[in-house]
Amino acid sequence: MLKPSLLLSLAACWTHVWAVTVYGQEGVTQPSGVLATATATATANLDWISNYAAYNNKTLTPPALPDPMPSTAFTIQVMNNAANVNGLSVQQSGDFFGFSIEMSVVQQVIGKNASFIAVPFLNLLATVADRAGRVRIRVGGNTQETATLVESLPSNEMIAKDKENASNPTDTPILDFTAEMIYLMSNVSALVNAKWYLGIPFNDTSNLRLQIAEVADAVLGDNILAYQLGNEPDLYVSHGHRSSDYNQTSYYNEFGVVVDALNNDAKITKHGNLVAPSTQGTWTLQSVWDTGFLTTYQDAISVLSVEQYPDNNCAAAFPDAGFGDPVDPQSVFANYLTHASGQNIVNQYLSSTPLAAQYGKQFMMFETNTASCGGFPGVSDSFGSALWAVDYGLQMAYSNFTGALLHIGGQDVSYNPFTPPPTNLSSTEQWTVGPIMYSTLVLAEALGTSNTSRVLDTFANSANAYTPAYAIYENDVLARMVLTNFMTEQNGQGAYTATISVGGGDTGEANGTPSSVKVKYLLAPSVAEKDNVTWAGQTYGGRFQCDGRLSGTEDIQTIQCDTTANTCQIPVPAPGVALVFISSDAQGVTEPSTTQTYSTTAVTKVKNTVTIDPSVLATSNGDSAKDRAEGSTSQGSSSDAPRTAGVAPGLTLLAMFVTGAWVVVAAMRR
Ligand SMILES: *[C@@H]1O[C@H](CO)[C@@H](O)[C@H](O)[C@H]1NC(C)=O
Ligand SMILES: *[C@@H]1O[C@H](CO)[C@@H](O)[C@H](O)[C@H]1NC(C)=O
Ligand SMILES: *[C@@H]1O[C@H](CO)[C@@H](O)[C@H](O)[C@H]1NC(C)=O
Ligand SMILES: *[C@@H]1O[C@H](CO)[C@@H](O)[C@H](O)[C@H]1NC(C)=O
Ligand SMILES: *[C@@H]1O[C@H](CO)[C@@H](O)[C@H](O)[C@H]1NC(C)=O
Ligand SMILES: *[C@@H]1O[C@H](CO)[C@@H](O)[C@H](O)[C@H]1NC(C)=O
Ligand SMILES: *[C@@H]1O[C@H](CO)[C@@H](O)[C@H](O)[C@H]1NC(C)=O
Ligand SMILES: *[C@@H]1O[C@H](CO)[C@@H](O)[C@H](O)[C@H]1NC(C)=O
Ligand SMILES: *[C@@H]1O[C@H](CO)[C@@H](O)[C@H](O)[C@H]1NC(C)=O
Ligand SMILES: CC(=O)N[C@H]1CO[C@H](CO)[C@@H](O)[C@@H]1O
Repeated sequence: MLKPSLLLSLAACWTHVWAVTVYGQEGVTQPSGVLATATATATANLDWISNYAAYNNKTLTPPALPDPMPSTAFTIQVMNNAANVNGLSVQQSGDFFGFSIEMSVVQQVIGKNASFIAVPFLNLLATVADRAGRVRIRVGGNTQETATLVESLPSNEMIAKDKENASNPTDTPILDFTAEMIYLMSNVSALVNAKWYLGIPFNDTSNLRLQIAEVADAVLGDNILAYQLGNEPDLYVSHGHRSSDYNQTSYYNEFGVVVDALNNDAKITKHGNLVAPSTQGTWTLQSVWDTGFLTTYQDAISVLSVEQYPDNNCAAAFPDAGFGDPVDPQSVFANYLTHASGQNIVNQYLSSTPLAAQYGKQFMMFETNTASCGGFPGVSDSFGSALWAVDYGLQMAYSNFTGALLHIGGQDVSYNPFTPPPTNLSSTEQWTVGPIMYSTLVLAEALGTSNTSRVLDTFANSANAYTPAYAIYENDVLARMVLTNFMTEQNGQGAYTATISVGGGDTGEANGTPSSVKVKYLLAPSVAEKDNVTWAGQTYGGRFQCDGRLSGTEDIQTIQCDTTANTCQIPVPAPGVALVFISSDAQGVTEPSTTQTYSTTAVTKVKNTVTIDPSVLATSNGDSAKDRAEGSTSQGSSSDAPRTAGVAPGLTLLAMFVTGAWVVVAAMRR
């Protein structure tokens, strides 16, 4: 019989020693299949797998250092008191970055049904929610437009796809789904603080299908935040979904039809929570506002939305669709490694973000990522994409967007924050986390949980595009700074040192530089790196290595400041991001404890349920490799007889015996 302490070792070890895929849910967990032996063995012969964009093996060359080189030693003078600063953003929340999951991949990514949830997915969400307070997820995309909620499907399926009748250049399948999908979302929210956006189908406004909102209102309650109505309506004509005379006025009229129907639907209990217009740039927002959209529908809408990718890889994804010659990813890599990318995306919306504030609405980038039509292999899954997203996300926050959702497609795209293994390997391989996933952790910690963070682009280093720096004020005081270095060190060159000075001098403020600051780094050897990425020393692991949790010991640097000169010198490696905790509050509140992610409640009960003391579990995180290895010795020692041990309230660790080896379901915070 296994003792709880041994189970803990197992739980801590699996990231490195085991290849595990576990699906489970309250009360009804079932094993998904076979547990493999060591990952190394399982990954030995996987050449074919790089044919999937999500696991492509393309590694690019980091761009040359900029010419002229930016200064690598510069001062950033910042004020301590927000009242002395112009241009701060609206108040932001740590859940600024969320995820957008294409409806067609819900079963691969979230779970097969409400009883069978992917534990790595829960763990991944928990890493964000523990830092941000909560995590926002949209289920939708092109597929939402023609999706239909049906009573039931053959073989008790949750989602059925009709690929034969797929539409769009992006081959969007037509979906039927059952209420089980909404229960699945609800069950996820019962385990981790996830809030949802759904889409109401808009392909046919003379035969409305509002069931998704009727059911979601009833099942999800406060866990449903809003409903998107219309996805990229400015592409309807080019995608063949409307006749060629369809324009902003037509959209305005159709929108009104659905708003009326929603208001008259007694089963829909919440109103005023629509997301629109979700245009992607073919129509300007102004041209939509010009129809009177905002004034007419202001009571129906809670989120003004846009969708934008800075580039597309459609020519490679759909060679026969008339997109021209495929783009060489190497030729566009440098476009992402600059502060200008985020600025360019955001610029076109700067005249509309004030309208959101004026009407009391959120303004969200409802779907985004590095490049549409699947991303660029080697770019979208490189460390460069993480740097890009950190800077782009903070640029959106500074520009008064109030959130952005990173899109997740299937195995055919290279930009996913996370991807489950291909179905036929789901029993031997773990998940693949893309470097862009780390940007969600950085933003969550940079913005924190107070909902009072306001963001400033400091235009540091004479506004050099390779060395951007943001200051974040929380409760009206400078709390944190984010310093990015887009360069990759070459011949010993590229790293920089920023000298931060708070108040003092002739700023009109007293010296405000603390005696020391704490710093967390987002690091990888080069912008082209795909696997070896760390956030404050912790990593999700390389491809097929992630169970959704961070592993490794958290590393927070303390940098002593010069209180006479009123300066703190912060080194920023090339490439890298430094999150600097400046105020004593920021240093205290975000002083991360290793209990954050794993001090959790159980997922389920199956054959073997073992409960343990939460304090023991809490300290088990960050086990050394030596401790992890201990787990592997237990491989042959298990049996599938039920086991129980001392019960600690609120905490259960689950273990299952599956065909010869242990599977330990990650414990989750409720
Ligand atoms: C990348 O994958 C292809 C198959 O898709 C394979 O032929 C090639 O050897 C792989 N390259 C590397 C560097 O692994
Ligand atoms: C949920 O999905 C799993 C895995 O496909 C299956 O074994 C189980 O029967 C399903 N449960 C329900 C209630 O459909
Ligand atoms: C809208 O989608 C539904 C479900 O796929 C389909 O039955 C219907 O014919 C579509 N309507 C139009 C106008 O395309
Ligand atoms: C595609 O649409 C046609 C016409 O509605 C229908 O008969 C056929 O069954 C659909 N294909 C699939 C795979 O559902
Ligand atoms: C859309 O087309 C209709 C009919 O041609 C026209 O009356 C209307 O002004 C157009 N709206 C816009 C915004 O161009
Ligand atoms: C964001 O909103 C604040 C508060 O209204 C405003 O002062 C600031 O100029 C806005 N920023 C941008 C980039 O529009
Ligand atoms: C999994 O499926 C892929 C693609 O169909 C195939 O090439 C590969 O051989 C399969 N691998 C296994 C282990 O079944
Ligand atoms: C921040 O906002 C979220 C969402 O509205 C809310 O749930 C949370 O309680 C707020 N946190 C604080 C500290 O006010
Ligand atoms: C991973 O990257 C770090 C720098 O970020 C480097 O120090 C370390 O040696 C790398 N590890 C491997 C296995 O490449
Ligand atoms: C909390 C919650 O929503 N639980 C649901 C999980 O899913 C099942 C359906 O499989 C529902 O019955 C539960 O209500």
